[in-house]
Amino acid sequence: MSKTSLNRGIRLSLTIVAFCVTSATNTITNAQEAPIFGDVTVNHPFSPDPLSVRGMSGGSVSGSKVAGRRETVTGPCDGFVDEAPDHTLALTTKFDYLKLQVQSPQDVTMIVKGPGGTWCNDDFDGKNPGMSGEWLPGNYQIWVGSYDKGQYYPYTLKITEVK
Ligand SMILES: [Ca+2]
Repeated sequence: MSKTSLNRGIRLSLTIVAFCVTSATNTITNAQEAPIFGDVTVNHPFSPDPLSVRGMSGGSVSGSKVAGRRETVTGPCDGFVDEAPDHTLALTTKFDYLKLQVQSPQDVTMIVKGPGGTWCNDDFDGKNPGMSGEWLPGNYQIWVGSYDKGQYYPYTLKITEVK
């Protein structure tokens, strides 16, 4: 490849990256308008996708205490949460792929308890926690924590089947 066409290729890539960042910003703006729901029931397929719910992270209990462990296959049980879960998620069917992702302006964490186990995460995408994969049907409890004690941050939890 000549140097000129290589440069053109790089410039095209940069344009695509800029476009993606713009899209992500729009998504966050829309997500902040999502209603506050504690509990969500999800069928397959569901609409709208992503499903967005809001909340406030943080609490006085350590994440490792609520999770009953310090580490899981999906990440460390860091941060501080309330004793009670922030959300419950009822899956009416098995999902071959489902992604839960939290978006917050600050460093937050996440714990999910449900059929087959407990999963924790801290920094899935930047400082935002999330987890994805196969999910069994049933009821899940979701905690969103603040990494630092005594801090409370607004967040949006997004649930999507889109990879
Ligand atoms: Ca984090």
